[in-house]
Amino acid sequence: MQKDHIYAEPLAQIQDFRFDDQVAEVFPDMIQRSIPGYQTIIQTIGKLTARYQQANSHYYDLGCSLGTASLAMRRNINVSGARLIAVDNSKAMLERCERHLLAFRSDVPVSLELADIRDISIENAAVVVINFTLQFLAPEHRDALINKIYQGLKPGGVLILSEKFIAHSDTTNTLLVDLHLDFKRANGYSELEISQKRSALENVMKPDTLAQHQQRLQQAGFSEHSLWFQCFNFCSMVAIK
Ligand code: GEK
Repeated sequence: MQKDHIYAEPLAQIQDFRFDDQVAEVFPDMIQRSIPGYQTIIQTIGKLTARYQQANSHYYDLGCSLGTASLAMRRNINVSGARLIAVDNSKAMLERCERHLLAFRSDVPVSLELADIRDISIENAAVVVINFTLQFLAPEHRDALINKIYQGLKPGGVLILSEKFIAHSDTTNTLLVDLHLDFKRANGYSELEISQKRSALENVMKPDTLAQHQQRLQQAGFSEHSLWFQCFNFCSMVAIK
């Protein structure tokens, strides 16, 4: 696994963060060291897929990056007529995702789509995963995506939505942000790396509050939804149609 040193040296100008070749190359290291509980979330995506699988259905991984969640989903599908659809709008990510998926044998066919998740159609879905990707969509496009997912799920289907979030009060938010910064320091990121990465993400990643997520799920039609994971200001939710 290549180590992430992207922000290790002082940069004269910090560009907006992009999922390009440089990022894709170090992504497994970057995500492990940046997202608390990432491995637990991936394993649970597998468990939830096993539990909510339905025959003759689609399984979506929206913003699949290198396909870690796709692999966890695919390993846990054992019904007939399943198709996994992994979508990302970064060519650098999707090319590597294809290689990762091809490295393991499976009877579940996979479609890889180089596309914006706002533009794809979602239909006949048993499980939809959007693992740390909604936060990269402009806020005004988020309701439409969650509505589209709800419409595309079969009855009894599930959405697994993981996000970084903003806490309800400034005091709590400061506490959770500080705990996350300590987690990054403990994983070897320097103050310079942390601050340059924060600047790079400022314009491209705008987290919602938990209340905004819950309201959006409710408005889309999900009457059953729950937070199932939280560590600091990172969470994962499950919503059942
Ligand atoms: C994992 N889910 O390892 N359309 C398609 N893809 C997009 C869009 C969009 N509009 N916006 C961003 N992406 C993965 C991790 S990373 C999260 C997801 C992170 C893609 C982007 O190219 C990137 O690959 C992914 O969403 C977000 O479980 O880096 O914090």
